[in-house]
Amino acid sequence: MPPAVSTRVLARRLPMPLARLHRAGRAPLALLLLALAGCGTPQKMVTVTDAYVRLPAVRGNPAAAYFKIENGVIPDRLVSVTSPDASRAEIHASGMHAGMATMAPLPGVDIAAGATATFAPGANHVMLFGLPATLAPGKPVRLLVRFQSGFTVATDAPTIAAGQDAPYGPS
Ligand SMILES: [Cu+2]
Repeated sequence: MPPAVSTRVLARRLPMPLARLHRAGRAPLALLLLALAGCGTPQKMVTVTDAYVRLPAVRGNPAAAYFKIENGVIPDRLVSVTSPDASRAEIHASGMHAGMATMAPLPGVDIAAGATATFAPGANHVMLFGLPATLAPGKPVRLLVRFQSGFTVATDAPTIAAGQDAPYGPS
């Protein structure tokens, strides 16, 4: 029988890993939750659903990507969206200025635990620059949605023509 070890002794023996875990903040917690999720508890990680891309009416103009982010149990932040199919992608906010529709780049979007962030026409969206000119409606575009927690969610977004109805949510 090994001698009983009091919790105080344990705490003294493990000061470094605990201190490191504390200082590093969110990422280790995410990993811990990921590990727990693998042990039979329900998975509550961030998901990206209902993604689609509306192609521009004029060839060469940027396309717009829309999707829904449902966050898991950790407050997180969308930090970037990229696509191997596009030369560049930007997160944009839509607004109105003097009766004109405007848009401006967003550095990121905070998403509270359990919250849903909807990227839709007239609201936040992602602009895709430099998609191939030959890209026809119906062909998917891959989106890589990155979060501050370290997660990257890949999703294949179907494309629709400029005038086509949105497959999900508001047009
Ligand atoms: Cu835009």
